[in-house]
Amino acid sequence: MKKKKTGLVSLLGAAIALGLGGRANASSVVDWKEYNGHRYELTPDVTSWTGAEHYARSLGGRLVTINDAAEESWLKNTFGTEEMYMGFYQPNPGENEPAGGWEWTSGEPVTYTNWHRGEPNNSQGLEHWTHMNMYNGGGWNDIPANWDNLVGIVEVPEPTTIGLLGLGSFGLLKRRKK
Ligand SMILES: [Ca+2]
Ligand SMILES: [Ca+2]
Repeated sequence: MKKKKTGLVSLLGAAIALGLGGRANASSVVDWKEYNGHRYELTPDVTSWTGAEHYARSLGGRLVTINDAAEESWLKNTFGTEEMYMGFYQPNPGENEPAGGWEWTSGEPVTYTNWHRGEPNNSQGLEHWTHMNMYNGGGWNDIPANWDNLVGIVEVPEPTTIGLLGLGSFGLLKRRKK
């Protein structure tokens, strides 16, 4: 009995550590954060922008779409102010460079931008993808395809898994009653 209790305590400790650790362990449900009915998490590792977008799609989402200043400040408060990929890109690079032709990979309309001073600059004509928090905490920056040193923020337009599980058991109960 006593042993079991200790086990539970260390399990709780591990869960808390996971929650606080953030990007250290991205495989756990604990890592999902919820905002406005959408869930968010970081890619488990640093990767390329394209790799991060592929990872987001494998979870049924996209790299984050930032619709307004409130969402951006929630992202900073939740995931920190390090540079991280987001889903803003130029699907037809070369059109209206540097500031034109930007879209969200989610297909949502562009309602807000927060470029860092002097950005987007389309450096060397190669920058058609983006990260937020330039120089840790600044605005957005356009980057080339060969970056592979950041994590990305995934946004899935669904409630958290816990919420879905809740809905699932509710459906089951309803069915049982029939
Ligand atoms: Ca560009
Ligand atoms: Ca740039």
